[in-house]
Amino acid sequence: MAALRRDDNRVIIHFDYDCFYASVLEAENPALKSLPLAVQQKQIIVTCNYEARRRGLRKLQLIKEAKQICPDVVIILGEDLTKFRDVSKSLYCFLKSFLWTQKAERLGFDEVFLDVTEMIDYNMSLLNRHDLAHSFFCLDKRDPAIGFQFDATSYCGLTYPETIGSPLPRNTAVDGQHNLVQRLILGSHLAHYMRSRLDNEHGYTATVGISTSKLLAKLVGNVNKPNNQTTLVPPYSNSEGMSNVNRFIDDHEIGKIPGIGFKSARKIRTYILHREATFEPYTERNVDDQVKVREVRLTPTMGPPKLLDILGGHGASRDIGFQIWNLLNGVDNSEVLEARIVPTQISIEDSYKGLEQFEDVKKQLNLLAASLIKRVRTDLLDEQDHDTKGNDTPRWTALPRTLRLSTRRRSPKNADGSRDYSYANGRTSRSGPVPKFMFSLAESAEAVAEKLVDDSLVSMFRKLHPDKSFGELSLINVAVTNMVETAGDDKQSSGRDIGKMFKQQGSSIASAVVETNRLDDQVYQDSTSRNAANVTVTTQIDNTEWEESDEEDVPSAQLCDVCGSHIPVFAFGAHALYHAVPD
Ligand code: TTP
Ligand code: MG
Repeated sequence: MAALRRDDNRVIIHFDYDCFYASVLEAENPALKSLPLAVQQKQIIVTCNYEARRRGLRKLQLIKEAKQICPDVVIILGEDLTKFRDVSKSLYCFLKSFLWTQKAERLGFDEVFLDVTEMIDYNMSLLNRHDLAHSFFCLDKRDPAIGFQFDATSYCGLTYPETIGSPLPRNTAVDGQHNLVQRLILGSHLAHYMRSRLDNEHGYTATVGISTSKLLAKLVGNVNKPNNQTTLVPPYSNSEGMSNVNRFIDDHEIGKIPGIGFKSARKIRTYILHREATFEPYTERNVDDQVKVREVRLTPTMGPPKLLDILGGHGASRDIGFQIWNLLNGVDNSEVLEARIVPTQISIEDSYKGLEQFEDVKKQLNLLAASLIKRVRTDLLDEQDHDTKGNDTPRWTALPRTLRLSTRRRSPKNADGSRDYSYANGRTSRSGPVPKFMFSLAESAEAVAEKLVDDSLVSMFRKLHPDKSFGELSLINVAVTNMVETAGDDKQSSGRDIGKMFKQQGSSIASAVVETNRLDDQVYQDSTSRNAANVTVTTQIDNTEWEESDEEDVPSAQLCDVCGSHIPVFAFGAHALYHAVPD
């Protein structure tokens, strides 16, 4: 069997903000904190605060059901994601500011992985082994006075499994396993310090995990929710009895392991149970079909080749057996990706029951273009530069070069009035250069949008749909892609010069291209629906992401069989309910 090698030299901290959307609303209106609060999208609660959870409410519950259980629940619409996105961005920048490297990776809106190895290494070298109880954690190498005091003999916060007393040996020899213990102790104090600052300075609490990989840090954080932290304590290897890593991972249902996609989990369950399994990890439906990691790991003959047999096939990576076997054994050597606040593309879309008139399409194009321009301004203008350096004009951190318009036609009605939904999956797109005026800050987003529609989007639409009667459109998506990051602080650099950038662009985008049946490969999307208008709004932003699923599944997103949209894995439950709920 292939050797499993875990890199335990890193210290990784995973942050997951508590009831994120609800916390954003509470920060806006603190009076909500003591009330049961639920955030609504369509007819579903996408999250609720912990007061509401104490009263029996839960994520992905139907509004109707929630009102029955807790009649005094305060329900707030959370369909406009702007404020959630903005808070997410500023909390991420705050957490990243502690780091000495750029290794801070955002997952969705409310999770962040931090690789703090370098800070831990440095502070390990500062420890006075004879007086660990009075240690000082240095947060800035250039200024030894910046930091905090801590007791390096014990973990801060909770641990898995529980530890009583100091986990360090009485003698001062700190090597091997004890070296790992000491490093994780330091990690736990750093995590606690960051959590306190996050709470005191921004008013947000988080659930935090500390370990040596993204997988273990994320999973162990979940052990104590909310507003808490958990460190996965050594032994991490089986040389000294059973490793806590195996003990910990073994107890998870396989669908709960990040990196094991929805489809892979289903295939493994079916293999283990010898029958079709229908367990749904998010809603915990059909619990009899649950399969724990232990069961899979200890199945005779189980290993990478067997997993390849079970999971391999069309579209699957040839490494899938190894990848999944590693995860089942708690091995994840994937790097925390370096901070990239600039998205690779920004796109805004709405879905419709059926747009048939050009005038209606134009109206929608104006709305979408205005949202897109606002989004582009929020995401790509460097506010910090603007605020702190007193510059007259904020700096563009990146400029998109390509504008893309995509539409999807609704399937025609069959004789019996039904529709063939598979028809609707194909999107048709047209791309062209982004006009320079899109970056003008002298006019309102709406005014720039109008120009964009008249100058570019209408002609792109006409080329996509040359016939006057274009059928019924079920979706329009407007996006900017092909992002070029502007150069750093050097004001003379060509990156700052929009004029120059556009000259360069001319040569690379010779003409517009038509793409048919192109499925967007966004890594992350947030999805919500506008109840009143019965219209689904999807905003898609690429960002630094840890893929939630294996190769064979769509990374982080799943294709909805009913409407053909890509839905992020975490939102799939809500999306399925969206179709289930009558309008
Ligand atoms: P979660 O991390 O699942 O939940 P949470 O942060 O609200 O609660 P917890 O304390 O358990 O971590 O999701 C993050 C946010 O994403 C959540 O606040 C609302 C949003 N969301 C959706 O938009 N759709 C969904 O289906 C789910 C589950 C969440
Ligand atoms: Mg959360």
